[in-house]
Amino acid sequence: MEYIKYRFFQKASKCSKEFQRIKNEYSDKVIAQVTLGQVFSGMKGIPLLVTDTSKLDPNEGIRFKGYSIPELREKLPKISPDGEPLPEGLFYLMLIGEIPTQEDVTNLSKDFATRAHVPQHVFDVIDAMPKNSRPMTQFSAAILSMATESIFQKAYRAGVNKKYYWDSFYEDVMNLIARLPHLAAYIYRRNFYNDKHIEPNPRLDWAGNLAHMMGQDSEDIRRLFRLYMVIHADHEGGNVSAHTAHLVGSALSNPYYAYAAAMTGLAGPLHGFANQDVIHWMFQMIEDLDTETPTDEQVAAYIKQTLEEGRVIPGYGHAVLRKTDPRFTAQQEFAEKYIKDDPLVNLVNQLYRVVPPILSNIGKIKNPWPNVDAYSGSLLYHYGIKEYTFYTVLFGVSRALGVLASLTNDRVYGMPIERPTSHPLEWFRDQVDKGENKRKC
Ligand code: CMX
Repeated sequence: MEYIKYRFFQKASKCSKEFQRIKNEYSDKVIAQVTLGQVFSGMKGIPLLVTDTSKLDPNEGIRFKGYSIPELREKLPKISPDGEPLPEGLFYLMLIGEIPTQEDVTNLSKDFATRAHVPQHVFDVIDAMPKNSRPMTQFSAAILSMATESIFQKAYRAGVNKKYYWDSFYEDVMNLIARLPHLAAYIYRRNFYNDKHIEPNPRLDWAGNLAHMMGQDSEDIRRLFRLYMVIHADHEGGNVSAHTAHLVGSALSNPYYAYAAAMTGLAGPLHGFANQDVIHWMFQMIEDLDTETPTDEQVAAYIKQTLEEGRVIPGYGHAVLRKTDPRFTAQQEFAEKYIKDDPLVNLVNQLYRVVPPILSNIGKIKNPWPNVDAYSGSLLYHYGIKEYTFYTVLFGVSRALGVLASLTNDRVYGMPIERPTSHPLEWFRDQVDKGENKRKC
């Protein structure tokens, strides 16, 4: 067994024993109460999922295996000392639970490179779709069509013992992560560069190779891509994409099925699609106000108009966070260091000043602060990746690192099929209102 897989299994099987012990000894223990408000508000705050890769604190933001984003930017291995960490290092941390050495990360980059071959029929599936199908539609379909390669599916059909499910899941997960950059770049070049495709360079790191295949070979863009892939990699288990992969995987659907499903969730405007909505909305504002440099008063009036039209301000608010997202702050620091006087970046900073007080005044919005999507598009746009309908695909490549590490854990833990209980509305009404107020609907 190769050594990263061996180390993962060593660590994960200890946790698996702990999972089984807690389950066996304390199954009847009450750990939380559920209010009707939680059920009717998207199940927020109910501790229902076991996810080891990262934990989200409402005020502090995300920590990956205990490390904050600033700590990761300092501690994870980099190619050059003043650069950004390699996403391979974060994947190693989430999988094995330790900060990797430079050598671990180099080995992982090489491992991904050897697994990166995408079968031709997957490109044929993409090519069969109309060019006006959204990049996320093409991306999800391409991942699904790659299930022909599932090692787990073959092992299951051959009757593998359930205690070895994790092994073929791990192989599928590693192959899938390795191939995502090529899929993403293929869709990008197909849609926006007239099908002029660029072959992968196996000597490059995972994120650097993605930039290369998209046609971007500058060190600036590689640096941005490494940051981008690290900060989008995971956001604990309850977000729509992570939760979807976990749920679909619980039926023992293979990792290609599970991740394709996750990507159709990421494609929603309240989740990852917000990263393109932000740019779309800002351009609409520039066009409607007929200026690239609106005053704060003009911006405030535009925000109020958007809200009056019953629309959300994209890039603001969060289901868990209650402060500025540290992923926003990391990108802001990056922009301060490397980008001077870019109109779109300036507008993002202006919105950070103007939006929160307006959202706060409405009262009902629990978090008036920006999330990761408020910044990411302006950085990509600055470096020449202007095709913003593609931005959610980049989010999708990155999110695989955390979601698929968790999915592999699920199989080591032997997690069962997920099956919560549902009731008709009447049942909930009967729990709270048995009297005269009761109305038929
Ligand atoms: N603009 C306008 N209204 C907003 C808002 C925003 N940015 N954020 C929340 N609200 C509204 C909600 O729509 C809801 O309104 P109703 O009561 O009329 O339904 C109310 O405020 C309360 O919502 P909440 O509890 O504060 O937030 P939720 O947990 O329901 O939703 C989120 C969270 C992210 C979907 C929401 O803040 C939103 O729609 N933001 C804009 C889209 C966005 O940026 N999504 C990306 C999130 C990060 C990611 O996954 O990538």
